[in-house]
Amino acid sequence: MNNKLPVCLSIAGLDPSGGAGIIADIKTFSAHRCYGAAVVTSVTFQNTMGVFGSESQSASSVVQQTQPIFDDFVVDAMKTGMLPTREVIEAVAGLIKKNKAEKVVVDPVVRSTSGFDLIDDAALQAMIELLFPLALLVTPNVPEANRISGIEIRSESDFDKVAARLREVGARNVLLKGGHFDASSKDERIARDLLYLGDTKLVLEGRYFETTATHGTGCTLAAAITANLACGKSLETAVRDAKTYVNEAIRTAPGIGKGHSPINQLLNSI
Ligand code: PXL
Repeated sequence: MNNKLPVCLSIAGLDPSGGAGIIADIKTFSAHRCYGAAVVTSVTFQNTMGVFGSESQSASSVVQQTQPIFDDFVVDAMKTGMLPTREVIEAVAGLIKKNKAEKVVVDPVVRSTSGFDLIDDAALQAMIELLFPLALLVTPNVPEANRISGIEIRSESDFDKVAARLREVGARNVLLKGGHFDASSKDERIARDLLYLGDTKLVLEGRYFETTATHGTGCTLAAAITANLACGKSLETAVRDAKTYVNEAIRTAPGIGKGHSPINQLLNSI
């Protein structure tokens, strides 16, 4: 009998309310029949109504949490989420190189839905310089892409400029998540994401949900892509299947909490 589960590692923040960060990632890995491991970079204080603060882990803590995992497991794919400081980002870049991790999804978490800045400017620069070149895929949403590229996205043609800029600074493949953007796609009830695989651009259309149940969608999408990669899917299939999964998780969101409800990572059918 082959009991082997693909192993996924998340290096990200802790949202104790369970909707985002490493708890969302672990639920997502589990729903994809992957074995999940997680390293905490920052403890945030939050619920579905907002983020009230956070305490970062030191770079040394992140290294001491992560290296034993690489020493023990074959990590099939990994993702990064909230990386609060330059020191933590340097440590994570060092760990990726030392352990020759290849299937690395970088979710460039910058700000919470409620407007709380999750990393500072020095950390953002370090993420671009040190982490983007090590990523198989970078997954910014529109506000993140604006802040990272310095280009304000006003029309869909700006997406190409942003992707070109991100590739100039070392990102090989970019998933630009259009969900935050654009009245026209809302009218059509379509959420359009653009996947740039090197020079090739793919337009991925999914259903747009007029809903406040969006807490943790970015983390969940990146985690689902990671799990799909760990299962051996191509990058394009990993992204397409992850989008379908997140759509279903939003559609069946449990409606928990007084603010932005978490989504249903476990799905009802799994
Ligand atoms: O969705 C961005 C995000 C990522 N990671 C953690 C968070 C948040 C948003 O609040 O708390 C830990």
